Amino acid sequence: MKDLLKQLDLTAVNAGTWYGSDHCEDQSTGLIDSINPTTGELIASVRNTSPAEYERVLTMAQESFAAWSKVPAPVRGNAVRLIGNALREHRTTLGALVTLENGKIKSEGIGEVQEMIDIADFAVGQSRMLYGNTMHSERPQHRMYEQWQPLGLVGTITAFNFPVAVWAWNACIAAICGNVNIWKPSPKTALCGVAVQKIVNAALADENLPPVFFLINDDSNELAQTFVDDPRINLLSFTGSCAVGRQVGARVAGRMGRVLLELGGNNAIIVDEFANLDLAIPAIVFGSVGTAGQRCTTTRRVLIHKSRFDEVRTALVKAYGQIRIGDPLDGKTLMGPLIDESSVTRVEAACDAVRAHGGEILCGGERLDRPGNFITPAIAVAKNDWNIVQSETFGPILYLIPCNTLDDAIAMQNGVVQGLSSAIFTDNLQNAERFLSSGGSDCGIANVNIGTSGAEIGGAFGGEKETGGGREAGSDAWKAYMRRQTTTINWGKNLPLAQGVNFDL
Ligand code: UN1
Repeated sequence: MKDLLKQLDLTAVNAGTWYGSDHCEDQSTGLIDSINPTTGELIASVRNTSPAEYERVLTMAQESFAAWSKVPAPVRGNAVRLIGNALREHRTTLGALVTLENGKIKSEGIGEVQEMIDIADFAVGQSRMLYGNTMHSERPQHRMYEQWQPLGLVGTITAFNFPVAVWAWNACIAAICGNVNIWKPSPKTALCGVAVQKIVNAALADENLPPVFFLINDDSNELAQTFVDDPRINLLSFTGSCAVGRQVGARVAGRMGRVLLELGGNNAIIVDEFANLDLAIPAIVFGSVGTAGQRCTTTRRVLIHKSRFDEVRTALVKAYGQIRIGDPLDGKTLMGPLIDESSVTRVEAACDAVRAHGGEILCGGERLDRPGNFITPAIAVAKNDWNIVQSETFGPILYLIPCNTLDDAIAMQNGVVQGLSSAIFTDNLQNAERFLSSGGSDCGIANVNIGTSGAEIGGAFGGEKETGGGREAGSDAWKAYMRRQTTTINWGKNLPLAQGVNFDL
């Protein structure tokens, strides 16, 4: 562990406030302890940001924006290219830190860094493609077009479950758009935040650029509230629960700021009578057990045609019996610990709620007799309208729900307040297209013969309803990080008015 920290330039106590490559020396604020969820041991600590330092961050970020927004977009893209290259060099070390601090397995830790590299590459290309439309003016000798301008300061609040990739989705795109980024990572994964900041700083050290990437840390929630309410933050991008996101959305809207919300999911996979179970079963298992059920895209419900129910249930229980749970740094492990003790308690409480409804726990929901936050992944037979099924338990509990028809399954799939990800497994073209048609899935992501999680960065990522409506990462999600300006230029000698209005003096 010491070697890993050294390779990432981390020490026992790390500065938590960064103004680009400068950091705050103030040692009077409290420490956030980074705890290894596999062992319960202290990895290292990160210092909280004081209110005075926060002010300094905001002032410097505003000054920096004035300079950075004038750098040509492809040159901004080159800075992100250097970050992508540095991340390639740190793929395994940063991936290992993600595993150490978050508990996701080695391959998923490295995969998360790969997701950062992918979005960096995407952003480099996008930096030459910040396209606006041109329109034909109704007036002679007039030219009309739109251009995209940088927004200003982008505040990014990320969750523990993707401690580095979600920063990269926001920061790489925001940066090529000419914005300055201020990141507040989850206090549960603060060390990952410092590691990323240091990699970025080293990558940009010789570039003579104004500071573009800032970092603040806080484990009390007070600074987060100041941040959300701060009118100097032009776009606040928040990833977290629906309950907190609802407050964030209302507060930012109250100050007429822009908000990008990436909130909870209650994602379902439909297994119809034509499904190929050789695809469906592994996809369901990865979707429900991957990252120990702590992705916003985790598969939480399986809506199974009644003719396939017993078959699917038997296959899933068998597959769950083969999940190797343990140290996530061991390459053979498939499921590591949950992030903390309260997450384990919530999965136990969900199992109790299923029993209280008269439902059956087919397997799992048992703590492991070892240190760390380990619990076996659970499968329950349930009904879609139970409260516990309607809400997102952020852990490995999967609900199997029988359905009579495809319409029935689609209605249940949509019959929750969240709208992030969805999937159908079928070899029937009509059923697949029905699921994808306008009366089909109401989610931001709708897949056929692919599970609900593990989206590529090239598409826009996000969801509807209480998932918050935001879109991050690929496609035209960059537009959320810029302001659109419509411009009309009169190159003639007359001043005709639109709509043929006469206003002769
Ligand atoms: C999240 O859980 O907040 O699609 C993000 C996925 C990942 C991202 C998940 N690419 O599962």
